[in-house]
Amino acid sequence: MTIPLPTAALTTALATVRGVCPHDCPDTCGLVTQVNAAGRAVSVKGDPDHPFTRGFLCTKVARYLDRVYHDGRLTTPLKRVGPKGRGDFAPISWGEAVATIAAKFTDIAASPDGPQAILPYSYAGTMGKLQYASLDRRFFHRLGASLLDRTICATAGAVGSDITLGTRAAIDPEAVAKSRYIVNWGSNTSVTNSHLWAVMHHARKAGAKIVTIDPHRSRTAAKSDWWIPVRPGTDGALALGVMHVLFRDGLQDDDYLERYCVGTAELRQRVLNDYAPHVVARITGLPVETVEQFAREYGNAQRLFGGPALIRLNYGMQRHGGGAMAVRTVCCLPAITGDWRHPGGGALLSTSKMYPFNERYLERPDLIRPGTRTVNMVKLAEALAGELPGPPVKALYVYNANPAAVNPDQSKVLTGLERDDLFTVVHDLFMTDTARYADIVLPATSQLEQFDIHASYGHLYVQVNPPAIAPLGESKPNTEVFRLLARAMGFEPQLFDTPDEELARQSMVGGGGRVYPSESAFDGVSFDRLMEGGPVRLNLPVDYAPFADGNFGTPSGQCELFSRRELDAGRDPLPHYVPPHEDPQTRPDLATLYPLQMVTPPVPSFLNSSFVNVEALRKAAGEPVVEMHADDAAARGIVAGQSVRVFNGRGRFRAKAVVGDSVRPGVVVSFGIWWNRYTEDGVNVNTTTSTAVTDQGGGGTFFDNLVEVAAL
Ligand SMILES: Nc1nc2c(c(=O)[nH]1)N[C@H]1C(S)=C(S)[C@@H](COP(=O)(O)OP(=O)(O)OC[C@H]3O[C@@H](n4cnc5c(=O)[nH]c(N)nc54)[C@H](O)[C@@H]3O)O[C@H]1N2
Ligand SMILES: Nc1nc2c(c(=O)[nH]1)N[C@H]1C(S)=C(S)[C@@H](COP(=O)(O)OP(=O)(O)OC[C@H]3O[C@@H](n4cnc5c(=O)[nH]c(N)nc54)[C@H](O)[C@@H]3O)O[C@H]1N2
Ligand SMILES: [Mo]
Repeated sequence: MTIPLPTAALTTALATVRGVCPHDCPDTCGLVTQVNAAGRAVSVKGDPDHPFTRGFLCTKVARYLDRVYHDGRLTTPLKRVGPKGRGDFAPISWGEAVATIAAKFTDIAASPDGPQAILPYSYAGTMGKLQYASLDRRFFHRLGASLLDRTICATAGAVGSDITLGTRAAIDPEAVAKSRYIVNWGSNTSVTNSHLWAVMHHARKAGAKIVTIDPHRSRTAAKSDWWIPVRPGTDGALALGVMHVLFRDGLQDDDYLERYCVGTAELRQRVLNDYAPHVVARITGLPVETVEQFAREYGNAQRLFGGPALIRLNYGMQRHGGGAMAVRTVCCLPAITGDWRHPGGGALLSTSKMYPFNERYLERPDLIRPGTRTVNMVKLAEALAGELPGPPVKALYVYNANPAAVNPDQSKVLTGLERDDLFTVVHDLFMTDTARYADIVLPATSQLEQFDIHASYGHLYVQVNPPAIAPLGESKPNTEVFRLLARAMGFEPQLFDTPDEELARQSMVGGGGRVYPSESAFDGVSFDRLMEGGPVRLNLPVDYAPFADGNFGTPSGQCELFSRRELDAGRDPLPHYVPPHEDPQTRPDLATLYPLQMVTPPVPSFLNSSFVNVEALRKAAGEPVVEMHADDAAARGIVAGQSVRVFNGRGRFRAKAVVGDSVRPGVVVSFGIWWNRYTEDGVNVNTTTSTAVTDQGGGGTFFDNLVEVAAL
């Protein structure tokens, strides 16, 4: 007979650690990890006491231990013993790895090309303030390496939003419960921001209407009350058409415009003259009635739906040639309607600027040598091919990123990584597509094994992540690796020897707020309280509505519908429509060869290229597919389920055709971002995407991509 153990005995054997999901996602969930007496994590759950996480996790992080204890985890440093890209490596000690890197960097720095021939390459594998950007930046600044402009995701929108508002469009995401007309504009909220979707759902139960503007019937569009299938890259035109109707029909909030905005008369004249609904309909591919109805509903949200309108504007509209202008334009709308006045009204792009962390302290930009060149990360293909000004790239140090899978013009990136005269270091948890090309691979800790402190770009809570378990094998956090490298290079110990906890404590001092009026957002948020675990809300009012009384971050302090700064820089002071780079309407020459506009959002069960190696999630994802309209398929003799080739002048990949009405004719969708080794021909969608950048901000244009599809 077996006697069940009393549950008390079982639970006392488990330690509980409250930490933070580190992944590049606005939700920044609170995690509760249980660790057994042997020091092994046995469960990871969403923090039930976190007001935004509310106890649930996405499908990926719900399986976090499959990632942490994956048998592909790197556990020792490795050196390459075969050709680049093949993946033949032999274990080495940390001592040898660090000495090899330091010797190589020292050589290059002393060569005529100098230290700028060394290029750091990182993005948001982890969002923690320390492991994302701290001692790594200090190290490369001190070394004199090339600077990296981290543009791949969010800079177009940041610049666009800044022109109009002087900061990122943001409201308290929890206040979305009070929104009554919710527009997911280029946002697959139910997939990419699932905890905000839960709040939207709550609002819907209270009467809100949910609209999604997306060329693809995304999961979010399918669950919305109204799907508006805009033609890719034309959101700016749609927003200008909405303004036309608002001003034409007198739906503007004159009092808000008068008090808090500059340039109303100029903008009004521009949209009344140039952006009538029939003009906008032709650009966007939408019926005139759709433009009219959307504008009227948006402008009458209070009357029709009993509350304010909220635009969740996300990345869909940014990844196009006119991405910055589109965001700048959409950011004008809530000022015209006065929706910023009301809790839950306005627009939400990112809450990141509400956290006054002291990034100057963490990253020490004062160490940058004057005149150091900056490489736009979107242009990695060109950088490795020696096509950018300045010294050739002779060494590449990759961490928190997987450029062989996520960067545009992939075939050219891979050719660059194959160069025998390139010295490549990759620090990661796994043997990624990029790591296969490395000379030295370094094993990284997972979030359960490292310390960090977190802001969020989708809620208002600060959180600390203490390690829950010991590092697996010989893996090390980013901060620790840069301490070792700095020591080997003989850099000043006082720049690198500060322990992680102390870095985190100091990062909360002296940063200063950047969203008005939140200079005091850290008041009362004590580091010691954070160390007790769990979320602590920024010192901001409940249902915070930052622009209810103006207080914009622009030079004038007003919402700048007309931008003096843009005029002074020689650009249009008013919003206008900027077409995509690869646009059938403006580039008929290109469209005869490649007539289909392709958008490539990430696969929902992956997080960019992270989690692709977790078998259960890869199984759920199926295989690379391309969704196309039945008319486009028929015209090419393609039937559902058939293997097809998607191609353009940059590259080609294979996918399975999904045929139907989930996209409008002329548009195809292929979900990225597979690891190349799991695709049939060793490349993913990014072999077709372009390194052309957005109108401003140097952002990626992943969704601005003309292709052709052919049956195989
Ligand atoms: N599950 C999951 N969640 C994620 C991520 C992930 O990989 N997986 N990635 C995270 C990261 S790094 C980011 S940046 C965010 C991205 O978050 P989102 O911006 O929500 O996600 P995307 O899927 O990139 O794009 C959103 C939608 O824009 C649509 N779109 C494409 N072109 C256009 C256009 O011209 N106009 C309009 N209106 N829509 C367009 C796409 O069809 C897509 O449905 O999500 C984060 N969350
Ligand atoms: N076609 C197409 N391409 C895209 C996009 C798209 O929508 N379509 N989206 C773009 C966007 S929005 C983004 S943000 C980029 C994302 O591009 P990346 O930031 O490169 O994102 P991931 O592919 O998730 O790769 C992150 C890597 O960091 C590693 N990592 C995680 N934590 C740590 C750590 O603590 N230390 C170290 N050293 N490594 C760590 C992970 O294991 C992973 O391999 O991709 C872009 N590429
Ligand atoms: Mo991103």
